[in-house]
Order: sequence, then structure tokens, then C-alpha cells
Amino acid sequence: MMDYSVEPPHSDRLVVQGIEPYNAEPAASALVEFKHTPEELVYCRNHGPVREFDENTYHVVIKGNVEKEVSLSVPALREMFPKFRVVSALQCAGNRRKEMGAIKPVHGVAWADGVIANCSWGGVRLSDVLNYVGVKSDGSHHICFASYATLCQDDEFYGASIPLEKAMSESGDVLLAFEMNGEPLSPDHGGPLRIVVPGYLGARWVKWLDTIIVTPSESPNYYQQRDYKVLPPDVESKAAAMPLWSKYPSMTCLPLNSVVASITPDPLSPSTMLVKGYAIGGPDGNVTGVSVTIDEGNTWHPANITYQEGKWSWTLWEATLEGCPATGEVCSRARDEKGNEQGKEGEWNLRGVAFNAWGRKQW
Ligand SMILES: Nc1nc2c(c(=O)[nH]1)N[C@H]1C(S)=C(S)[C@@H](COP(=O)(O)O)O[C@H]1N2
Ligand SMILES: [Mo]
Repeated sequence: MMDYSVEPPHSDRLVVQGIEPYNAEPAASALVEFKHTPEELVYCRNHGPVREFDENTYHVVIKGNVEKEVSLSVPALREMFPKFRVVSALQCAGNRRKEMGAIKPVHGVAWADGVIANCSWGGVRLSDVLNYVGVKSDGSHHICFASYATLCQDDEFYGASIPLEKAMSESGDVLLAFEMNGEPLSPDHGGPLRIVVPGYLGARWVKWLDTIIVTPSESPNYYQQRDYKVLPPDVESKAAAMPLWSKYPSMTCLPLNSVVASITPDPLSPSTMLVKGYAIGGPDGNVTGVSVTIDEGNTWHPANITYQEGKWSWTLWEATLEGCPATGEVCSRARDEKGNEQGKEGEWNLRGVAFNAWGRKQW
């Protein structure tokens, strides 16, 4: 049985979507006030109980197609490998699921638009650790991550995998992380050790990481094989999805996206609105621009980008709109390095993942 009675205390700044397991998100309006998301505003997404472990005795085993199998403690990782920091957004594939669910019901936690956090992650490079153990591979291998440390809902353990190329690429910035925002990683976010996979959906960022296996195929885990996939829109039930899971690819990157987080009228001139939001790049690189409209896209106004850092951070933006009516709606649209633009509508899928219609908020 899963025991939820011994969880450490959670932040009181989050909107709770579920207690067992603990799932909670901040208001997007609170999120966009910070470049780096403070710990108390970082969403919590769990498929089982949160557990607390001692960093000094916590180990990760690395095995499979490697020259030497090892078991390394977190202090050993700290000592043996150079430390790196990367600023990266962590985002759940179910971000904005509530909006997709308004089109047609979907399966999953009805997240609003707060399951995203932009943090500075500290740890050692997965590529350094893999070079140390020596990967025996002809190229097309996968690095499987698992946590047996805590139980979960749909499988014996929580697991995920990423392709070897992503794990080994210098610019991929995949970390075995033991710090978040310069502090030891807390139990809620997978401390003492989690994997950080910049640019990939949160489901691959395995928390309480205790096992890494190098294999020729992807992780067999439920969360890699039977979930976190975009099924075609005509698949409308779990029964219809069952024979199809294995035919569709596991998600890696989430799409280009933007969200309108807050609209504040100027106290001195109420027809002037300050609009704030966030945006995030997809598989084709980071955000290069965000525009807003209050007339369904007839006229677009460029927003100012107020924050972006490196390759993997989110983008914060704001726009001042003058001459607004008493009530209305603001939409946002992001553009990326390759010139792709966010589409007006997002496509529905059964699991409610990867929703990226224009951001939309009424005042
Ligand atoms: N061991 C374990 N790792 C996990 C999960 C989990 O339930 N168990 N949830 C995943 C999902 S779906 C997401 S979105 C992120 C959430 O990380 P956070 O709770 O630190 O925000 O962790 C991922 N890693
Ligand atoms: Mo997630």
C-alpha cells in the first residue's frame, strides 16, 4: 500500500489539485513576478508519495551496457565530477490541460497554467558520469532512469528514458541534480537526486533517482510507454487508446507556448492595461518574440521581453495596452528562432497533453 502519512510539509502558496498523491500548482499571476521561480511557487507533480532521504547515504546505481557497473553516493558524485549549473524551465506535459478539457473531456489532473517553473539547477553532467562508467554502444541506445525509492500508481517504479545522444551532447545540459536555486534539492522536488533534462517534458525529470540503466531500447515503464504520448484526436476512450500506445512516439520536447498570466488596469488610467505572461520555446529553439491582441488577431502588438537566460529558460514578457474597453480578452502568441508561430487553436488529445493554443485571458 502507498503510505501518504509521512510526507514532509508542502508549500502553502500552491493551489492543491490532489492530496494523495500531492499535486499542486501556483497561480500563473504569482509565477511571472519572478525570473527564477522561488521554491514555494514551484509546482508539485507526483504519481505516489513524497519521501525524504539522507543525501549522505543516498546512492545511484549505473548499470546495463556499461564497462563497469557502479553505485555512487551523492557525496561521491559531488567529489568526483565538476559541478555545473543550468537555468531551465521544468514544465509538466499537462500544463493548460483544463483549457483543453473545455473542448472535450480529457484524462488527467485538470491543471491550469501554473505547472511550469524556471529554476537554476546544480549538479554534475550525466555525460561525465556516463564517460566514467564507459557506455558500450553502437549509437542508438537509451538512458533509462528509475526511482524505486518511492512507490507509484501505475507501475512498480517510476521510470523514463532519453536517447543516448541527448544524454551525451555537451549542449544538451542533462544533469544529475542535487541543487535547486542554490539550495539542496528538497524532497518535494526529488532530493537528494533527480535528473534534469532541459527542453524535455517534466515526466522525464525522474525524482528520487536511484537507478540508471543503459539499454538498446526505451524504458519499459508505464510513464514512458503508456502515457505522455499525443494520440490522434479521434481516440476518445481508454479502451480505444489501449492498442495504440505502442504505435505512437514518447514525448520529448513540449511545443512552443505562451500564456497571459495577469492583466492589471493602470490605477490612474483604467483603460490602460499592463499585461504580463510567460512563453516557452519548443523543439525549434527559444522564443524570439511575443505579440498580443485584443481583437482576436486583427491587430497584434509586440510585447517586451523582460527576461530570458541561455538556451533553456522560459521567457517573461509584458505589454501595455491603451484605449481598452471596460471588458475584453487578451490573447498572446509566441514566435521561435525558426520563425514558427503558435497556432490559434490547440489540438485535442485524450491525455490532455501539450496544449498550446494562443494564451487567452479576460478582464
Ligand atoms: N519519481 C518520480 N519522478 C517524477 C514524477 C513522479 O511522480 N515520481 N513525476 C514526473 C512529472 S509528470 C513531472 S511534471 C515532474 C514534476 O516535478 P516537480 O514535482 O519537482 O515539479 O517530475 C517527474 N518526475
Ligand atoms: Mo508531468
